[in-house]
Amino acid sequence: MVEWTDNERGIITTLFANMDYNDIGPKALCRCLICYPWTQRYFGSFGNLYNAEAIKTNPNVAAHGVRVLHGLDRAVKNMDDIKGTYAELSVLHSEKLHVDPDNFRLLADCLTVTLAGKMGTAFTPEIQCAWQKFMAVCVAALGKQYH
Ligand code: ZNH
Repeated sequence: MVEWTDNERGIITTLFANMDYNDIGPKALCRCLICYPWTQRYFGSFGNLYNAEAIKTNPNVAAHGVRVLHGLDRAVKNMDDIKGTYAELSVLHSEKLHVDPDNFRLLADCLTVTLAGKMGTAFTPEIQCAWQKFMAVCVAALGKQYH
């Protein structure tokens, strides 16, 4: 089981409480689709992803970026059982969506860059540590049901 210090719990809760989902979510998913274009293949039903501009203005991409953050939100509320919290979502990504689990880390990295860009110097090394630990646990949990 993953252990969290009170300090880490506080950092993660505060980060999410102050996060603008409608800004961070879409920007992070856009970055992922632009920087790692092979991730576009899972979003065939989202319409035009023809170039960076199309990706940035695609309303389905924006909505899905927000949905991913709401997904992470569930892990924040269940920090002591992220694995259990994501069991079903992991099965969905594996068996139904067939998303290569390597992509979870790529999206997590894009979230880190987006958040750091927005927070600037407020994204201290201490905050980055807690954030990256949290994302690593979420990424591992999402990949848990892959066989
Ligand atoms: Zn995912 C879906 C989350 C990553 C792809 N997702 C989804 C959902 C959620 C999520 C919550 C919804 C579900 C239901 O409906 O039930 N994701 C998530 C998270 C993450 C992710 C949290 C991390 C962090 N995904 C991802 C990636 C990819 C994906 C990386 C690729 C690349 N997803 C996806 C898809 C879908 C989803 C495709 C479906 C969509 C639609 O159809 O709408």
